[in-house]
Amino acid sequence: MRNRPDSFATLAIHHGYDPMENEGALTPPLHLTSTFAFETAEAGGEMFAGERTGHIYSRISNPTCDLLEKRIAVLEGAEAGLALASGMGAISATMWTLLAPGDEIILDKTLYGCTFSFMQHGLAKFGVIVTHIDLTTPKNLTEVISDKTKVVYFETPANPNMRLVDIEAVSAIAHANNAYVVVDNTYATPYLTQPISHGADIVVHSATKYLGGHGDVVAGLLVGSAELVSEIRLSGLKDMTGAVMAPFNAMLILRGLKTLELRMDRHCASAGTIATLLEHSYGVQKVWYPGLDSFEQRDVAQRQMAQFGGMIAFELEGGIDAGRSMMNKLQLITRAVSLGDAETLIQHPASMTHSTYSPEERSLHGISEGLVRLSIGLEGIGDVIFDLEQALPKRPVYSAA
Ligand code: 4LM
Repeated sequence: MRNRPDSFATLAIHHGYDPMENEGALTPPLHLTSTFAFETAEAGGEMFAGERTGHIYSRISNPTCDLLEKRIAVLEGAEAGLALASGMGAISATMWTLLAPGDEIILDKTLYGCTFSFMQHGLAKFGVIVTHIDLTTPKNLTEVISDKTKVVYFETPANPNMRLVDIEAVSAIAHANNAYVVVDNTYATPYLTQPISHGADIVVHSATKYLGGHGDVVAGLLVGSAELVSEIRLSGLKDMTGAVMAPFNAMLILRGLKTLELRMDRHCASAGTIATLLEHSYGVQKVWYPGLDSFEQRDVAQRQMAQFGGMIAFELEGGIDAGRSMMNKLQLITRAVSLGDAETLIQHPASMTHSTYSPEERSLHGISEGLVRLSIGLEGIGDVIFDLEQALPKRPVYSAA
């Protein structure tokens, strides 16, 4: 027991684990087991009835996942956490738990492509009313919210165009109408933004990204009140999706979390420098990065982000043809989807992560066809800049003759 509150990095490394309870092992044990022995028949029955604590079966809980759940909860400032197979598993398990046919979900206009598809086609197929609005202006919510609205859902920053949503303002309106606020915090991570402290009810993550941080695991996490998390565990996860995180993957995310603060500091510093450089580069039409003075929602960024993240969106003059040509010249930066890895990654949302939207939907939802997305990695920044500069359009050289 320490007698001062632990900092973010210390919690990310130590919270919930005591080596002395595990034969001195510095690293938490990996519990590779599907099922758990009951001391007696009665004890097993009591666990199923919820009258006795303990692990029953790894689709419900597992000690390695349990430690990760405790750690993400403390980092997000929430009562409880839940580990799931993927970000999509976390999102779908939450929605299958909170929504019923006839309920409405109000979504921000811009969402990751598969989240959009799940909501627009998946939930709608089962009778949920799916409404998209521009939540960057919170008062838009006041105009459409009704007693049918059960959930308000958004990403901030949004994938891929970096739009921010004011969590506090939106939560106040949603709560006045008894709706839950669910925030996808994948881009910011709890190191930069803790949505619960701004009023959100549930925070979901693609842990595949910064939380894992090494591009070697697909995983999801969510946090919220103990009551909501328990409902999602026993309904959306156990019975409806079965989207369980493997204990081995929990171990990889626990390892990733130990360096989250260090990695995010580096991602943010490098992305800030590169965003400024891009803004001043020939042939670059527009750069979206919350740390830039030119960023339209600078006030929201300063209010709810400790730093401005590792993701940059930009568009070249000449649109996607110019973007593809630049992407194909890169020698170090990797053409790949996903984000938050040690490697700098680049992709074209309209033809890749957001190809689940039709071209008309992309236009309606503010996802430009020419936008290119960069996930700034942890390499030497000089090497990333060198690669970008050799691939970007060159200023024409005019001869006087
Ligand atoms: C990508 N993203 O953008 P799983 N929420 C957000 C995301 O960016 C993602 C998910 C949820 C990308 C994947 C290819 C904001 C995913 C879904 O992939 O199911 O862990 O997370 O490149």
